[in-house]
Amino acid sequence: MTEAAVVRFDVEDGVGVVTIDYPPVNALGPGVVEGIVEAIDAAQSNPAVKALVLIGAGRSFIAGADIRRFGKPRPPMARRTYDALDGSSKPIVAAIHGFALGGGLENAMACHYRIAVPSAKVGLPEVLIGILPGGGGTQRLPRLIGPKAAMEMIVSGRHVPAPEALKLGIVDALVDGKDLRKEAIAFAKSIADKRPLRRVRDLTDRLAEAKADPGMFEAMRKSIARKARNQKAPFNCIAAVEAACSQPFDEGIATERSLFNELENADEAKALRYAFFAEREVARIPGLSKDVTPPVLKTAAVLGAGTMGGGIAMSFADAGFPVKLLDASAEIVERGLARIRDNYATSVKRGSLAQAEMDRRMARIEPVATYEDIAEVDVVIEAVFERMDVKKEVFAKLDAVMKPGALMLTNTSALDIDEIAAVTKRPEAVVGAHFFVPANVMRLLEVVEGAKTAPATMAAAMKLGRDIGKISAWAGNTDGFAANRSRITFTQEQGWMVEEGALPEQIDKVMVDFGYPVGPFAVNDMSGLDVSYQTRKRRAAADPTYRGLPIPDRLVEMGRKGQKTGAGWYRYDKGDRTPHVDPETHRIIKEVAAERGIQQRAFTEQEILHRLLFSSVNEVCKIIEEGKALRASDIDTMWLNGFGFPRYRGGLMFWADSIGAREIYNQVAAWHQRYGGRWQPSALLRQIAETGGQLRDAKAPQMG
Ligand code: T1G
Repeated sequence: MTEAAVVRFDVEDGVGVVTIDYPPVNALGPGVVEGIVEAIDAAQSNPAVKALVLIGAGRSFIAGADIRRFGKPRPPMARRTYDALDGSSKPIVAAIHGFALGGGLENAMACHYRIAVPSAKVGLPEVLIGILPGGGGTQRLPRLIGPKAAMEMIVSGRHVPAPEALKLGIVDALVDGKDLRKEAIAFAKSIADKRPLRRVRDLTDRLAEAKADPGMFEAMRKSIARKARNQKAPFNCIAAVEAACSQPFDEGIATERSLFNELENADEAKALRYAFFAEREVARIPGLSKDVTPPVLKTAAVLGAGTMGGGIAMSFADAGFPVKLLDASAEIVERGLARIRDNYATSVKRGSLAQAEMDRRMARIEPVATYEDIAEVDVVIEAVFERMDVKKEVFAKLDAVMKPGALMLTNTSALDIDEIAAVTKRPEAVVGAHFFVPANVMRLLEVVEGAKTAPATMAAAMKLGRDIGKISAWAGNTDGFAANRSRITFTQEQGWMVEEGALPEQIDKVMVDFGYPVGPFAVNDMSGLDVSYQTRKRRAAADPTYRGLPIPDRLVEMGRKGQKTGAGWYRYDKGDRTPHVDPETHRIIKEVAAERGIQQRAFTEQEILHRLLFSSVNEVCKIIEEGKALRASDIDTMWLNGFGFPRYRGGLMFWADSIGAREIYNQVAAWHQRYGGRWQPSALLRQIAETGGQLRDAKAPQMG
């Protein structure tokens, strides 16, 4: 596209209108910056122009700098748009619809006024990709809304709805947006003669807040210390806002620039940029070409009002979709509704959800009593008990009542999709839709393709996930699909290392220091040790060679099921969820190890970390070479959005590249010698090690 195509300039009624037209989101890509500067500069000497409007074509204002260009050599910018806008001798109005994010909002703040349609969102989300607002945002936002509110916005990276932006002082007026261009021109005319020009850089009143509360910066640093540990960007954001309150504008801009430069090429920013694009790449499925038009899904039902079904129903309600909720009896549905109501009430109590919004969401969940009540919906998600006989019975009933063309999704976490589909007359309409606990919080939705699942069904299920705010990721129909299968080896090594002498609290500390919010044993105590106990018993009954995990088995058999029984791996004081190291657990570990004749030994932190993560890296390579996941970056997306893997490390395979495939392969091969079969190195891992490739780039055979 030529510069003229990405930025247009025309004059209407004495107002110069600068329109950015760079689909899909008007990022500040090649030619956009130059086009804006050229238009603003030309308008200065154009007598027909009394005022200016900056507006976006298409779906949005400006979504920010072009993230694809970060970390790559960029030609030095002759003149920045922020300087051209701020230096204009004629007033400029930013007219915002869709998103004004990052450099988009920074351009708007370099204008003299900002108007927005109520549905617009503004924000400075740079911290989410490991950098900071580098276009004056850390200097102008505090001048508009005060340093405390500015820090909260910049350090959280959150999108602020236009009505809140109005209240804060970011935008000056909301307009109804039927004809935003027209309204912007009218607004521009109304302020065309106002002098002196209202430059944001000159607004210093709000900065005085920092004098009244000089401790705000340290307090902010303390408040993010745990969540932002091992990261730099959030702290640089605070330092930049602090500079806005202590330095003249131009010096503050220089400080912002140097703090930005520390971040752009740091590992944290590279990892977060990778995660950003991996989460978009995951939506692309080979063979699902653009011409596969998925059926439009307007109405939905969830079958099963338990923890999973309730969480799934909340996901629909949260995304604004009505959803019917069915279970075996009205009492069970009512219990499910009560649990949902309690969940929302907790959020209302915490202040993260308005009561009115809770009421709106509850109203979207309609309890129903019979299969006939859901027969006419476009899609039903089954979330009943995780037993094949129960699933088959349910799908046979669904097949008998659902209208032609309805899609039937199963939330099974590991059962064979084909076996479930086979009880219906329409296996092409059946697909796996594996949500992660808690379903209304975890963003990952694993969409599992059955042998007979139709492409249109796949496309519809992937889109449905995105529509309800999830990240849909394709998986092949294999035991544990892709996400859980890649994680099972981690869980096994975690259990076996304890037999060999590593302590639960030692392993938890290693993983929390690595960046997980909570250690795996503490998580196990939360979810309950009895959950996996049943699975292990079933597997042992089916396979006499199954190795099992005798220590957690012993804990469960002693009634130590985790938090819910006051003790599991850790001990819990009554009514308190804080895990306490328990010498009784150490005794049990030693007892079981002695019974199995296992000589216990000390473990280094590195061995613990590598035993857990390398086992999964090896398994991911096996999953990919079997074609049961499409890309390593898809599995990275799963680990980030399903297992709490620290986002600033990019994902399991992205992190593994920081160690290198060769070192990982050598270690896996050595553990294969020591521990046998389970450490059998993947052929793909070996191939990547030998060719010096990147693990994050691994792709399934069907990807060509
Ligand atoms: N740069 C490049 N491509 C982008 C982009 C961006 N900023 N934003 C989106 N895309 C692509 C995206 O990869 C996808 O591509 C398509 O647009 C649709 O995106 C100087 C330094 C705007 C809320 O962090 O949050 O400004 O997959 O699927 O769900 O201080 O995109 O179609 O090929 O996400 O409707 C700051 C990031 C940059 C905003 C729209 N800005 N983007 O969500 O669509 S740094 C951001 C988003 C900066 C300055 C600093 C979202 C969205 P493809 P999508 P969506």
